[in-house]
Amino acid sequence: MSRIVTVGAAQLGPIARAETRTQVVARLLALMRQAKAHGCDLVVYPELALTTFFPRWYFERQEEIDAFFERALPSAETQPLFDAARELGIGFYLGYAELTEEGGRTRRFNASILVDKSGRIVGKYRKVHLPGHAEHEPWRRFQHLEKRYFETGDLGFPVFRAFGGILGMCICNDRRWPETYRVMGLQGVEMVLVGYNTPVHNPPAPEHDALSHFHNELVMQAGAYQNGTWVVGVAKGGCEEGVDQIGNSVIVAPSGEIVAACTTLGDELAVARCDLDLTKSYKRTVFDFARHREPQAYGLIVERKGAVLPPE
Ligand code: ING
Repeated sequence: MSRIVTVGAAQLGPIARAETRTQVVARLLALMRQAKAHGCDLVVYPELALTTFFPRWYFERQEEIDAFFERALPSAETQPLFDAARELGIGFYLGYAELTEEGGRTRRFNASILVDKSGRIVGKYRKVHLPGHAEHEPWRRFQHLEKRYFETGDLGFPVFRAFGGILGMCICNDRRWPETYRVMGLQGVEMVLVGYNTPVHNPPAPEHDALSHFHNELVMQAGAYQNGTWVVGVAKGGCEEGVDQIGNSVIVAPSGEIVAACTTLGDELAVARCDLDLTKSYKRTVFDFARHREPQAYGLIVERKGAVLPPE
C-alpha cells in the first residue's frame, strides 16, 4: 500500500522591505497555482514568508518591529491564500511572525501554521531554537536579532494527523538540532516541514560560509534518515536587502536521499511524490525505537543551558 502526498517546495526569492503583504501574497498564490497544476496536495513556503527577514536590522521603536508581525491569520491581506487553498483543494505550511495577546500580555513568536485542503488551520508551531543575539552588535555586517524580537517557542514540537499521515513542523535553525527531529520522531512523524532564511555568511563563524549548502543538506538528510521521516526544507533565497541568503530548497526521503531540489535563488517550485509508507522501511527496522533505542543507558542527560566548551 502507498500513501502518496505530492508536495511542492515553494521557494521564495528576496522580499524587499518595501514589498507589501498583498504583493507577497500574489507571489505565494502564483506558486500555489503552479503546485496545483503539478498535482500537489500540499505546498510549503519559507520561514517569515510574508515579509523581508527583519531580524537582520536593529530597531528601537516597538511599533517599527510590530509592523512585521501578523495579529491574526487569516487577515485581510492573507485571506486570499486560505480561499485559494479551499478552492484548489491544496494545503499549505506558512511561516510568519505571530503577535498575540496571551495570559494578559503581548507575546511575539517566529511561527508557522499548517493549513489543510479545506483552508482550515490544523496546526501551529512556534520556533524553539532562536539563533543570533539579543543586543545590537554593530560589528556585524548585518544583525540577527531573533533573540530580541521573538520569545522561545512554548508549544514544543507537536505532530498533526493530516494529509493521510503524521506531519510536523519546525523553523530554520531548528533543523540544525537533532532534538527537533527526534522529539517528532518519537511521536511517529512521517513528514517534517521546515521553512528557512539562511544567510550565506555567519558573522561569528565565517569559516563555515563555504559549507552553508553542505550543512543545510547534511542536517535535513540526517534528521530524515535517523527518524525515518520525509523532510521538506524551503528557503527564502537570494540577495535580500543586501544580504545573500542560500536557496538550496530540498525534499528529502526517509532514506536521507534528496529527491527534489530548487536550483535557482528565486521563486521556484520543486515537486516530489512522497510515499509516506516509505517511512516504514526505516521505522520498522534500523530505527525501530521500541526495539533498539536504549534511553535508560544514555546516562544522566543533564538538561542545562549550554554545554562544556573547548578551552579558548
Ligand atoms: N537562520 C539561520 C539558520 O539556522 C544561521 C541562522 C545562519 C545559523 C548560518 C548558522 C549558519 O539557518 C535562521 N533564521 O535561523
